[in-house]
Amino acid sequence: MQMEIKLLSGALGAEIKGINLKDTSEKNFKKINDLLLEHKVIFFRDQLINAEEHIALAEKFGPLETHAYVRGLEKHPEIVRIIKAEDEQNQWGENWHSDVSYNAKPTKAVILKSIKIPPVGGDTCFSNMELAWETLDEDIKEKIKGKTAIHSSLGAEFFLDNYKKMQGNKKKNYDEYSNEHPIVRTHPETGKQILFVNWTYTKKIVGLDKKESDEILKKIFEHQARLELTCRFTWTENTVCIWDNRSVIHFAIADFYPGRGLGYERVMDRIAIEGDQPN
Ligand SMILES: O=C(O)CCC(=O)C(=O)O
Ligand SMILES: [Fe+2]
Repeated sequence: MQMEIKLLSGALGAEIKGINLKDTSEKNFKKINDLLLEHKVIFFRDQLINAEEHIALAEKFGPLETHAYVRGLEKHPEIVRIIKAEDEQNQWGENWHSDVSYNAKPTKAVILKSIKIPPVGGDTCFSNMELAWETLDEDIKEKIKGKTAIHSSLGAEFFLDNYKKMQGNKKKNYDEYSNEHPIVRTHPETGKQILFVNWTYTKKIVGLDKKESDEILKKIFEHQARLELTCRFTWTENTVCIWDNRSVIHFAIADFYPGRGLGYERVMDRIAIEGDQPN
């Protein structure tokens, strides 16, 4: 089958047809990775891959990551099952963030497979942080040049307490912790500059007083969320999504209202791949 690429927006994202995700040959992997680097988030609908095939695909990208706080599946600890219960109106990842940016080595990429999708609601948005850097106000660029920021993990409650079907990984370290990263990082594969802060985890710019840091971060967060930097994806079941967590932020929309999307489960299987230390 001929490969088909449908762009999701002017900013980023593509839906791909004609690629077999069960084929983990070097040649096929290179094709997938090139698509990922170019579009930053890619989607493949109607992919009947099982857990082993999901893991095999993820392992091509590098060593797999264990989530700091959330437990994986009994049989496949590499897979975290994200579950929004039928009656829940909130869901995991429901604000702009880059996954585990509070770790010393934040996630490289995530492979998410949709298992159960409500008839309406629960789309996911992505925003292009390479474009966000390019289009950022010059005065702000000047102020943050060479600076770092503190990213905080927010503690286990943040990932578990609001989601009744998500379970902790039984590690003892349930406390909040933080790491410092450059505000602008260089993509290790493309060499491009990327704005690497996010609304959920980035707390403070190092070397500025709190007031100035808050003001600048607020402006940056507003800029990152500008719709012209984003794409939005409406899921169907058995879709595989891969995002480059170094160069996008994402937002799982919790729009589950009575008479609309409320009353349905939303289930995703998620595998994360370890990243580098940003520089
Ligand atoms: O469920 C989603 O659409 C994405 C959730 C999320 O933020 C994640 O898996 O990292
Ligand atoms: Fe996320």
